[in-house]
Amino acid sequence: MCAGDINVVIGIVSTAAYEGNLRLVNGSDYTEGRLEIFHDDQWGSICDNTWFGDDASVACRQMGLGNVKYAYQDYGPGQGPVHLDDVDCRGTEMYITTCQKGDWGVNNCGHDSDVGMSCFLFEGKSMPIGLFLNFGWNLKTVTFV
Ligand SMILES: [Ca+2]
Ligand SMILES: [Ca+2]
Repeated sequence: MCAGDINVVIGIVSTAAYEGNLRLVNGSDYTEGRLEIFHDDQWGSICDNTWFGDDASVACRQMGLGNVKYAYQDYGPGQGPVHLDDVDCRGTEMYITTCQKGDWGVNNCGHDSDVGMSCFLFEGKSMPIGLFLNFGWNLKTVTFV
């Protein structure tokens, strides 16, 4: 690398299948869609009972995205299990699974109540930006507005 080169490292949105991970499906890209969570080796949906902006903001944060764009949108019914219901986040949690919620699989919902939502890609997002300058990596956390 030549002196003066600048590399910017940005976050990566992962939709990999591991316990508790989230993804948005059936939208035009990964910032919008029906919200699904991976649990017990399968993707499932989340019921929209008590689903409000605070809950959606935790979902956006966990997925590495920016602020909530719309907490309620319809991206069609899921087909797997309804994994969660009655999610109640304070809004500061890093993961949906640390919010108050019903037990896994316990719900009184059909797939017509599946959560659909969207997040901004960068607005409100905080993340480390690495600048490789002459003397090595210099990490700063920046927040997009
Ligand atoms: Ca809630
Ligand atoms: Ca319910």
